Amino acid sequence: MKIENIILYRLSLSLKSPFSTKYGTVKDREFLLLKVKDETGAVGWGECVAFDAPWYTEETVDTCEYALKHFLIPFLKGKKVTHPRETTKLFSFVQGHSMAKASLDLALWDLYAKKLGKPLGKVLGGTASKISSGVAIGISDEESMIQSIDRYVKAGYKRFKIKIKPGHDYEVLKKICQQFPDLPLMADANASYTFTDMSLLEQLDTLNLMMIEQPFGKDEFFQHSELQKVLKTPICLDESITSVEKAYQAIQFKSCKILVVKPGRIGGLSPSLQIHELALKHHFPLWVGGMIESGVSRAHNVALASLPGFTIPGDISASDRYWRRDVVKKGIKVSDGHIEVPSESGLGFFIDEPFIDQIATKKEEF
Ligand code: OSB
Ligand code: MG
Repeated sequence: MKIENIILYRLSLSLKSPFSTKYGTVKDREFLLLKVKDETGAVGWGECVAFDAPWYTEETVDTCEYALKHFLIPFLKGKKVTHPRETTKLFSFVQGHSMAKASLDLALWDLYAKKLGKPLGKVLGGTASKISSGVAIGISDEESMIQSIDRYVKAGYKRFKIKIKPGHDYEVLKKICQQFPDLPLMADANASYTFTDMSLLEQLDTLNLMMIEQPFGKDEFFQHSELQKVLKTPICLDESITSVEKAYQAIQFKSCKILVVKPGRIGGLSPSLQIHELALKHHFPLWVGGMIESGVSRAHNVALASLPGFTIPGDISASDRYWRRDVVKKGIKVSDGHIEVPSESGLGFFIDEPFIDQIATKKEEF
């Protein structure tokens, strides 16, 4: 594939209702979309999932746009790419900027699958025809959280992730457990605890949660392994898993028992496939994490989640979890707690280009 043309869109979607974590509240979701075209006119789409401020990762929409416009896009334009697996090596002349790199990696995978005339899931090695869908519940008052859970239970969701932070943890989770005794429930701490919170974490251990996601800071592999020795609840790492190397570190240090893979955050599907291979080898279960993303990134996530190592329902909810109207036509649907893995070529969801053109605040062609 010779990359002849790249279009960068910048756009924003308003969430149906704000989503809060210990970092703050997201009301409007700004993001980038990349449309990559080769010499035959075939196109691939990728999304850049960085946020407008550096609360969750160092990268932001602005830093990604900068890295893409000044380094990654000019480098890729005119290049011949034989296989999208090459992106990690190809983009290694830029340090970091994994989310910017991911957006092009994702577009190249879509393009490659479309050229083969095969669904992206199959091209990645996926075997499932449908995936189980999970949902994340933001921090809010107890009453509203219970109401949302109730709504998503009725919609059939298969896993419920509750955001927690100090002062908003054990009591809320206990109430949820009492209200919904058989719920597949987990908690995401978003790195908000330290080793001095041991007694609280041991209290959470009595709730029989599926897992506790990222209790400590992203670099605390040692502290997580000490904690995992004490807890019977599996620890699952999210923020810590920024690359294949970090996933290997988490496995070898026994810092957790489960790994989250977020293609849009770690450099794309190419490193995600390497983590998948590693996890299969070491018998570590995986799930695909969410970034409050549009249907483009969601479609890549669905394809990845169809691989055999993804044995736990991830954060892949329906488009209507967050959006009134998604940038993919018809949106991504959850039915009876499942999302069908498309059988059409590439992403398998149709991009709503007129809608993107209508709402884009920026469209630049390279
Ligand atoms: O920590 O998993 C996280 C959203 C934004 C940034 C980080 C996280 C999240 C979520 C929501 O938990 C996942 C989703 O529904 O997309
Ligand atoms: Mg998380």
